[in-house]
Amino acid sequence: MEREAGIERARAWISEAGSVAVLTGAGVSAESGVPTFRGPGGLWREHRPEDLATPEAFARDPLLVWEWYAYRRELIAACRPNPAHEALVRLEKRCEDMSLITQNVDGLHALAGSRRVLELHGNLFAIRCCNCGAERQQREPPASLPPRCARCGGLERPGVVWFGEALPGQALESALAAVRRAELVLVVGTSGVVWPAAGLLQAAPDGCRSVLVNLEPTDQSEQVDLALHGKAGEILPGIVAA
Ligand code: BJW
Ligand code: ZN
Repeated sequence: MEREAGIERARAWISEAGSVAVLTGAGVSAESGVPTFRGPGGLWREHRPEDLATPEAFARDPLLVWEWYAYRRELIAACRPNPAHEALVRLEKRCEDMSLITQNVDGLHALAGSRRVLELHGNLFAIRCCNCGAERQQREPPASLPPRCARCGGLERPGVVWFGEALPGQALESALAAVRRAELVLVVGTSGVVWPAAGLLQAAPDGCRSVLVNLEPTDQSEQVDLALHGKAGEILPGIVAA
């Protein structure tokens, strides 16, 4: 289908749906200058995830892991929401029941003005004590690396979800419930390879329509009713237009 016709169809489906679940990944923030993980220029092209984004890596070398996160925190703190994030803010205002489920840790959905965001992989600006569990939000760089807990002196870690770790239970449950009651699921800018987020699409009920927006086809392109290929910042404003 021609892109304009696809956008038109997705727009009609969205306006007919009472309940919409949106699943986003790194591609939604790419046009804000946030590097994606996989694909050209992706973070994993230069770093092996098992070296940096696992509890084992952190136990082995907390300073190395923190240096990588400090670099990304600084880069992302300077990034601003783009038209894709803004379109999803408009959709939330208009839609009776919309859930925004994100794998992103950059906080750009909230910065754009989305009110209810389910962050499945945590947040880059959260810092949590490995010893007492105290968590704080801090956008400024830590005074020294690795940072230490003001309460108990324990080693602190980035408040994100690493490979092999459980996702925040409440966010995952709410995400699953949102997809199960959705009349339309919109999947934007994710390679769809990381579980359990990748499995959420399969929880959509019979009769639920599904639309995928991505620069290129992914494994999930086969699972949806309509796949739109192009930049999220160009396509989303079109499909949520009134
Ligand atoms: C555009 C665009 C534009 C570009 N417009 N599009 C084998 C099978 C199944 C599962 C497993 C398995 N082996 C291991 C697992 C489990 C593992 C997993 O899924 N591994 C697979 C990779 C194989 N999962 C886990 O470990 C999860 N936990 C878990 O399973 O726990 C079990 C458990 C239960 C109970 C107790 C204990 C344990 C945790 C996963 C955590 C993922 N964490 C990361 C890092 C977060 C912190 C950080 O940022 O450093 O999350 S990994 C990374 O990938 C990050 C992302 O959120 C996640 C997903 O990536 P995403 O968003 O899809 O980005 P990309 O780069 O992959 O794709 C971008 C897409 O955008 C591309 O398609 C582009 O084309 C597109 N794009 N520009 C539109 N302008
Ligand atoms: Zn502590």
